[in-house]
Amino acid sequence: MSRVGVLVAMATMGACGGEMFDEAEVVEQQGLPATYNNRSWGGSDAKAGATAKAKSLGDPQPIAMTCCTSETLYGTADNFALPQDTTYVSPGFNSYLTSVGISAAIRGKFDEPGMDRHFVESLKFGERKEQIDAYCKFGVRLHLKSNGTYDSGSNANNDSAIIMASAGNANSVPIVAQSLGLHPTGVPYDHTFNLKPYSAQIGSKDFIDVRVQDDTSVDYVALVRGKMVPVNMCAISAEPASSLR
Ligand SMILES: [Ca+2]
Ligand SMILES: [Ca+2]
Ligand SMILES: [Ca+2]
Repeated sequence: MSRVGVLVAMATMGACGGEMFDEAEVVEQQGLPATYNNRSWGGSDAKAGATAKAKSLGDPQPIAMTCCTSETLYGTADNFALPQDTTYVSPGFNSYLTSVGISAAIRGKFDEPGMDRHFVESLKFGERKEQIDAYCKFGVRLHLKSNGTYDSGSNANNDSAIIMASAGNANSVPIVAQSLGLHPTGVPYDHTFNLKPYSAQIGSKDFIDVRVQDDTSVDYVALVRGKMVPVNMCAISAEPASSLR
């Protein structure tokens, strides 16, 4: 094949494959000597070059992918330091809490040091069902510590966390509840909810409402989102966590 013939073949392959490769790059991918690219085209060399290009374009290397997560923080990651940080309760969550007797007087804030307090916080988000389904991860991570056990009848070992969802003034609706289990007093730990299975219920609402009862302190709540990206892109694609209040 003449040199002109090789170049035409390259252009055709590039149009079909949708991607052109630099000649030197193609040669390097095939493990041929570095000096190959400096040799003159024609005769058997031209054929070898055409074969290398065709194999590279038709048999691309698989790209290793990973689920790369970013977190949006609600509250401040200050290791439960006082002063307590303010919580936000959506209108629908407030309606629900009032209806079940959780008045403002017994609601706890971030970094609550006491017992018998109900931590309540609403996380504003914007995704609908299809967007949540497209994430490789979507959930809530709670950073917690037990405030004590068997203190005047209170006990963090029987505490639980409840995820609800609300929109507008309509009462918040329950999504999933989990026991927090046994943890030593004062030792921080994480409890994570995977919320992808509930994308239909959550995706029709505007707030994810979090309730932790009633002898456990909450340092912060993180809304976790994950997207599939090439492994070497994860560090630069992750969004920094931000404190919304
Ligand atoms: Ca604080
Ligand atoms: Ca309790
Ligand atoms: Ca905190």
